[in-house]
Amino acid sequence: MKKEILRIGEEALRELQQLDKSEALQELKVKVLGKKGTLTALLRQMGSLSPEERPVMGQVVNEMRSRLEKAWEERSAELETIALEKRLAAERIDISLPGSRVARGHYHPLTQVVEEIEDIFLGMGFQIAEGPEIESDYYNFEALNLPKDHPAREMQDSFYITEEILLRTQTSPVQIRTMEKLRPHLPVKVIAPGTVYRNDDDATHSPMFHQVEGLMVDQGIRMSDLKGILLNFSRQMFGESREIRLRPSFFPFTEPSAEVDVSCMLCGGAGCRLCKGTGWIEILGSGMVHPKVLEMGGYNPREVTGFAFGMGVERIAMLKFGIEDMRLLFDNDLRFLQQF
Ligand code: 2NL
Repeated sequence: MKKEILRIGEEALRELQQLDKSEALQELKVKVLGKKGTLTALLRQMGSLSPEERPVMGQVVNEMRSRLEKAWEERSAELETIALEKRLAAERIDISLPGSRVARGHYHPLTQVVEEIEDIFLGMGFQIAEGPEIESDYYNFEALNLPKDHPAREMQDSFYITEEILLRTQTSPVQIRTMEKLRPHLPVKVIAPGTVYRNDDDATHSPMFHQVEGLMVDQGIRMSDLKGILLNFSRQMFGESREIRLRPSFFPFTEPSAEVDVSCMLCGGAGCRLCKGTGWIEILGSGMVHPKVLEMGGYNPREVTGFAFGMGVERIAMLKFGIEDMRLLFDNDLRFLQQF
């Protein structure tokens, strides 16, 4: 009987080492130590042994039983560790792999240019003013000395909402509003960047475009102040070696008025395709604020003077980035936009 106990026990121990699943381990345990297990069956046969043999066999069975139980526990723990290691290996995230990059956008070239213009003028002590895109006839035209019969006031040139309300055609109304708000404070030194609307749509005109206008009002402001500010702006925007020139022009809200040219940023002034051989490129309109406009802004034209200017952001962006067709700026084609 002892032999039989040892045979069953040794076999179970051998089998145990070969099992690689904890369920199989449990099965084997039932098969040997369960109610109908092989070792249990032997234990039942103990009744037929002599009283002297019984305690000896009992001890053999119990020893085998605790050996098996210990082995089971050990093997079971081993299998658990193996299973855990397997799972950890399978679920491991390889942090040394580069992740898939999240596409990062950037500002539209027009926004970049507006911000650059803002930075340059902030650096010269200007403040940034904003105002509504839906304006009254008064702020958009009347206060800017545009006579009732001026062509810009025709229905077909502006987007009217009612007879008195329209989409602003320039950002000048912002500056009128700013003067009204600041008076009698001096100096007035603001730029007004923003979106403006005109009823034009062709290769060189978009019905929606962008402007930055500037206004400086104080005692003794002269045209040389205008020229100095604009020369500084031109050099920061287009390069340290740029020069500017002023040509006589006309605007209803300035007198005298001047177009401002910058020496060509492509050829440096020698003459090329971009400047059509002249060496100069027009970048903005400007002038000394008309006395009537100062008055409508709440300032006394006998006490103060001022200069003003206005530039088209699309034009500045095209010159700065070498863009040949303005419509590219509004197509929103990423193949184009991603270049900036
Ligand atoms: C252009 C010309 C200009 C102004 C805008 C202005 C504003 C006030 C008073 C006087 Cl409140 N003037 N603005 C002056 C001269 C020219 O714009 O060609 N812009 C694209």
